Amino acid sequence: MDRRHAMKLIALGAATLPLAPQRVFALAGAAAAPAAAPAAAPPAPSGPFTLPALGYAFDALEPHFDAQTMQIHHDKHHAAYVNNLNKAVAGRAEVAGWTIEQLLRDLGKVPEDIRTAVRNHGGGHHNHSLFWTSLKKGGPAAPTGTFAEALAKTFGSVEGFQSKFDAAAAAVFGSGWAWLAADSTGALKVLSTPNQDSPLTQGLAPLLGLDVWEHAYYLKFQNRRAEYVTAFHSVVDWDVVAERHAAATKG
Ligand code: MN3
Repeated sequence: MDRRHAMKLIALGAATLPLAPQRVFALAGAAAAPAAAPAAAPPAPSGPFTLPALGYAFDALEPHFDAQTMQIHHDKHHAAYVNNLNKAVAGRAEVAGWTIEQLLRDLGKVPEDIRTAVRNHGGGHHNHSLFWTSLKKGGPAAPTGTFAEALAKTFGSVEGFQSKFDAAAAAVFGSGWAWLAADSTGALKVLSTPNQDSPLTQGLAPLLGLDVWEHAYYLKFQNRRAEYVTAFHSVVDWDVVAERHAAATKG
């Protein structure tokens, strides 16, 4: 081995050493997370809110959504919202025992000094919890039953809904979400919200949301948000969306 080659190997070794423990941790997390109970999820400070388990493997939605993004998005981003929400409400009797839905629906009644934190981190917790449970590879390609009728009545067709939803996702400037939501009569609406704002705060029931923060798609799609939105339509679990609509309509 010549000297130049040897120096190159030393440099490579030095560069990869600090990464090694992280890789081991990431692989261990990937193997453990799908079967883990919420209590075994990534360490969280004590508090009323916990990071829900993803419920499926990080690679379950491949090739549409990549495993690395799913892992970082769930284990790091969502976990941070939960941790920061717990910090915001710690020791606050005014909101003790409130569910995440109550906090977002009655945001105006949350003490002013923690309202922005609850809006951002509580919204982040609830939005992501909805997001993971809206996704399934190989689910129904389109809605069926009474929900399909409601969708067709409002948007003309599934394609009509998709084009309106995609336009909402494309139009989000900066970070935010595109939504299909229902009012208390069950009437459907496509909207977008900035940051982590929840449709609950507008008196709407969120049925299906798409995270269009760059952290949700940049590793795989870089700046190609439209491709990410198209991939999303391949992994929507329409049965779950229909169940949410039925629950919203009942009140
Ligand atoms: Mn996100």
